[in-house]
Amino acid sequence: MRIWSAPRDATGLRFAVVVSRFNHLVSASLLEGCERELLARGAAGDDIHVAWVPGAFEIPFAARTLAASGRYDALVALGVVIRGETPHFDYVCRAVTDGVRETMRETDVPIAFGVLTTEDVDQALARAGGGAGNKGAEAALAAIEMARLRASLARPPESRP
Ligand code: INI
Repeated sequence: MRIWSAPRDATGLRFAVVVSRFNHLVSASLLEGCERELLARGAAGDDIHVAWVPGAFEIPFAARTLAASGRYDALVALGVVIRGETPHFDYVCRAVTDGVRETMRETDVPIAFGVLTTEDVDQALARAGGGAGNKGAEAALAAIEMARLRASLARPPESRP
């Protein structure tokens, strides 16, 4: 058996992060966790480009433009949708998840999904650096791994377990 390698090393990789401003306190914490993880794994600050958008609904549009530019090894989508604050929670969640998935399919650029969908603001804060970790940092790790895997899948696997 051979396994494609996908080390969690961000050295030399270029990332675009699309982050929504709605529930800004939470999304800023997600962005902080994401940036910290990318830098800790070796990414250069100049290779992390951030696009703010008004809400999660707008994430797929910006992600599509950035992914299609060919400049990035991976993208990270960050945002917060809270059920308690909107009757159209399900529509916004569906739009952002479908849109990000479609963008990956159309562009072949991996996009890590760090958009929180929670019942209330406390659940969101817990997942943005509170008791339940930081989903921005987790998304950064997923982006690194998928960028490495994408490059590695171009050749037959080399490493053995
Ligand atoms: N956008 C979010 O990112 N999170 C939300 O919780 C939210 N709520 O509650 O409505 C939200 N709505 C805005 C939406 O994403 C668009 O920005 C808006 O409809 C303009 O297109």
